[in-house]
Amino acid sequence: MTTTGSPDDGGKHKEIGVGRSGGSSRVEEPLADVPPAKEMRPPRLGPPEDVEALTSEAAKVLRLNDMGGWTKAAPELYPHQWSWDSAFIAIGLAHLDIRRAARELEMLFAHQWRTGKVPHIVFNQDAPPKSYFPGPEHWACAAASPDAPPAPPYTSCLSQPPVHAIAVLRIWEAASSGSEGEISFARAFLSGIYPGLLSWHRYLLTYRDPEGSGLVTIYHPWGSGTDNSPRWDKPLEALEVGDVGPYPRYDLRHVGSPSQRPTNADYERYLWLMNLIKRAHHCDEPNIYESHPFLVKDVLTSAILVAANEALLEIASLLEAPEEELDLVRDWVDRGRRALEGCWDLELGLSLDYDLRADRPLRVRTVAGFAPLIAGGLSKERLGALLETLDSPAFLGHRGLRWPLPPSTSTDDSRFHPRSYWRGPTWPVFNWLLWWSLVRAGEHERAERLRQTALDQLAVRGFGEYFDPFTGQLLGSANQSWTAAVALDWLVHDPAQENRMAS
Ligand code: 9WN
Repeated sequence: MTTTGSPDDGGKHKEIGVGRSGGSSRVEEPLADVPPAKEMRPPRLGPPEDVEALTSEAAKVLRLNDMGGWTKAAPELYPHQWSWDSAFIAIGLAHLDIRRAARELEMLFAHQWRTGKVPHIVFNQDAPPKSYFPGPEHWACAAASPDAPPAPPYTSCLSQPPVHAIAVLRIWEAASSGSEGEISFARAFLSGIYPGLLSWHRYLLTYRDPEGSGLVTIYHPWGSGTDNSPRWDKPLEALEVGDVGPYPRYDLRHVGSPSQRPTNADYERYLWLMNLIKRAHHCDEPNIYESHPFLVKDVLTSAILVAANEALLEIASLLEAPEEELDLVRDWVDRGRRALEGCWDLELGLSLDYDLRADRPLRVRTVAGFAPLIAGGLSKERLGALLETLDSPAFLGHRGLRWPLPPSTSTDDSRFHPRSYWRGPTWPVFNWLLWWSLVRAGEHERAERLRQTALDQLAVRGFGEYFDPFTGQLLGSANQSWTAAVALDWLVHDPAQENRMAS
């Protein structure tokens, strides 16, 4: 049985969906017609009182989800610690409490695997029963692999994009304008976490890139952080999925409509792959590489790794790490950028993932295609081409957008859906990555427009997980931690305020 409410019923679902093999099709609800173009409203955030109010609302969300040292990704939908969520959360916390921000990452890295992998979820042992599926009892990776850390708490055996070094550097930057005590605390934090960061990146560039290509391989859509993105449709469709039996869809209790979450057909594939990784490959990386049916070079994860390696390089320099380590990390940066260049699709003006099993690129227009912008170090020509794609009607130039913020999947793609998770909604956390990358590329005006617009959306609609790009409706979870965290970072990085402070 699956829930059947209307998309806008404000989360009033009563029944818990139960998925079954041979379940529903990929798109459960017909697409609404694209609404007519909207007048662009000027940003609402202006007076300092607005900024203060939004800052205090964002801080309240992080307090609400604070579990004492780590933060739930969302109040009910996600009651555990997620890897890349924690990195973004630490970026926000750095503006409230340096020590607490550092703790967030230390708690996550305490569960690093022997291989260097940072697990995608560290499970909360005190989460209410039947709150998240698949939970610790389903993953139970410590029992499946000798490389897993001691349990409990259990972890998953996947990973997520490596934003962590970027967060660590952000903590350092926030501390360096603080008291002497904060600076020496931050320095100690940096040297404590540096070996873990180095082995995490080394893991991604060895176990997850045995070819030495500079691109990270994922073996499960959950490992990309953009779970039901149409980027994964082709490799998922190619799977021969066996019976995964009945399974609960607790997630559907916490969203306004099933159309906002992956379908049962998606879940069957997710669970099938998870079973293979655990039971057939025993979470062993070489085994997975050898025979797992889903193996994709992920450009977004690879680009984030390049940016994170640049951050790691700064951290290593601050700590006066050995020259060989600095050279190694520099080489990782160059290798990653070169590899991304090879993923460029001239016609789409975007980078494409590569399906290793089918031996072909995955031609889909999504925000992940802006990967080279995130990796940085672009030629003028490549930057120009990416900005042209960003401004085109396929993304920001679409006249029906409620706010000019990029839909996660281009409105031009036949698989676009305005409310289905990573298939169209706009995600504040991705908008932060884009903004941060534009700043690094020296595109200050554009970055500032994006920052203002993104904050405007959050001021009007709240700290949602994602938003319908046409109506601006909040989708997924409300009070999502990483959304509040990126808002805090945006609020601090107000150029007008920075100029005032500088003069
Ligand atoms: C599976 C927590 C996580 C994010 C992911 C997002 C979603 C989980 C889910 O929520 O994934 O890992 O159950 O849907 O896709 O990016 O880290 O916020």
